[in-house]
Amino acid sequence: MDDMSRINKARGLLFGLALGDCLGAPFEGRREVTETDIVTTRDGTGQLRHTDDTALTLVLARHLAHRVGDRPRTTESLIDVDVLAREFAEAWRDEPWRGYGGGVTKSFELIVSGEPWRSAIRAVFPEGSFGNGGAMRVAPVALVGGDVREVTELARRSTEVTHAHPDALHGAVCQAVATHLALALPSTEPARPKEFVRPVRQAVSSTSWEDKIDHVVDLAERNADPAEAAAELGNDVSATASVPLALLAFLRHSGDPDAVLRFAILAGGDTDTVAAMAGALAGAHSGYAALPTHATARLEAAKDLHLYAEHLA
Ligand code: F2R
Ligand code: MG
Ligand code: MG
Repeated sequence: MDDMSRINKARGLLFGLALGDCLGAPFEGRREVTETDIVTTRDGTGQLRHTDDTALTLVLARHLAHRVGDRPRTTESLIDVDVLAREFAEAWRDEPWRGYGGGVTKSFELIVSGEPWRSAIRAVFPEGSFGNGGAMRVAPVALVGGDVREVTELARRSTEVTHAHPDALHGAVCQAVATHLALALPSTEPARPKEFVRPVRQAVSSTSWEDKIDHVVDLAERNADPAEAAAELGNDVSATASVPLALLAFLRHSGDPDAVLRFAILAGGDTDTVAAMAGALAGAHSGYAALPTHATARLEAAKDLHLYAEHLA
């Protein structure tokens, strides 16, 4: 891949994620969303405000950007878990109104007050959170990891500082590896569902997640619509009921980021997060130039997104 395509794809990944978050945010928690709702938001004139999904993605992107040149290069040097836990918590402390989950809010409160993250993240849910908070912000690791093994390890390290439940970790691995594959797939080639998911299936190391991924392929091959997809895969804040839906949105419309985002939001439920994850996949595949420019120009975080995309590319 030449430098221009790499930068275009890196920008596509980060801008696609932020765009999905911003376009989905007004409808988060709604059972039904219409095409008109989405198009009105997309084609408006005001600034597009992001939520916790983009805020924490920017924190992870900055963390990686500061370490990516270090030698020797290891997953431990790329992600310093103690520092990253504090950086996430400080982002919440500075802007607690970005729409954070209840469990993670308590963890961040404790971390900011000095409690070690390993105990803080079990304060509300002793078994760990199974929310999609690790998966929603994981995409930047796909720009840095050299192969599926490294991307998997980075996904786990970036997630474990807030989410200890195995499903949250599997969800983050699924999203990160799929994003890595979308970056590698030429923008001129569509994603063929069965072939595309094969390395994702191997990376998740969980039979229930393998079954979920097979279900996604089945729905993609049946050309399922958003309502059918949400009914069969779920569309809530848990990793198991949101990461597969985002993957399906991408597989149904790869090559057309705007259609991917509309599918994700039309499915209702956790619309900002499903669209953020689907947007990262679509942008990583199709590139920044394929995103709706009238909307990307209005993103609140556009300056930082350009900065980190160039650095991480
Ligand atoms: N939190 C929201 N949206 C709701 C309110 C937003 C509203 N617009 C506002 O402005 O106030 N969205 C964001 O949260 C999701 C990511 O969540 P994350 O980071 O995983 O947080 P948390 O708290 O760990 O988990 C979320 C919820 O999942 C349930 N849950 C998780 N683990 C559980 C367990 N072990 N047992 C029982 N329940 C568990 C809880 O209800 C948690 O609160 C994204 O949608 C992001 O956009
Ligand atoms: Mg959010
Ligand atoms: Mg959400």
